Amino acid sequence: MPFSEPYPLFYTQPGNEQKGEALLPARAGRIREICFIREICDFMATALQNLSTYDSAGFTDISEKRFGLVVAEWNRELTDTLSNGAYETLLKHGAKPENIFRNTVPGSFELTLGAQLLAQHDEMDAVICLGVVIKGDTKHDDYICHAVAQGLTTVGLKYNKPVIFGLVTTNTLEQAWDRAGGRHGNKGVEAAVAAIQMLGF
Ligand code: DLZ
Repeated sequence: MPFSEPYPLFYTQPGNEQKGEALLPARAGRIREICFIREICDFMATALQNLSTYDSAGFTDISEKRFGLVVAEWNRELTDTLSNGAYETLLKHGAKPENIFRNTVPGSFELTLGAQLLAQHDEMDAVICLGVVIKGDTKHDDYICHAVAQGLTTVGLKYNKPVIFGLVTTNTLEQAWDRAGGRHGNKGVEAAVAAIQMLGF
């Protein structure tokens, strides 16, 4: 039930609709309270769950760390925003510009190979992969997202270093912008934060 609509004062017991049996007002009030709490929890789980607001108090020193950014060119305007968010976040927390290596790949599917080509270098400390996959008429998004999730996990485990999954996967373009500097933060910032946190693990 939408948040703005008032809940009915009386609820009929399931199965007793024909008898017209209504719950006592006190019970209806309690149910309304529970529904309200659920609405709040749902809202918090979606709208407020992002790392774009984070506590950097315990961050490890990254002034000598080297970061690889792998950025998909598909949905370029969006991925540029993610990339800038990640880059600025790394600088903000002490990384040197000359230690951040930005590379592009054609689409998100290629993030895995791009990550591997960077991660294989001993001097690379963490790799941050950024892409945007928007659902279309076919199941391409499923295939890409699963392949990337699996691929990046494998690369991280193979080279024993953080390989960050900064893939925005949405149903619509609007939802993607919400996560690329919009009301749900910037997932590029969050990806950089995740890399820093893992370097301090
Ligand atoms: C082909 C394709 C499609 C349909 N959609 C996206 C997308 O939403 N986001 C993205 O990053 N890449 C997409 N691609 C391109 C694939 O990731 C890949 O580059 C091509 O299939 C070539 O391997």
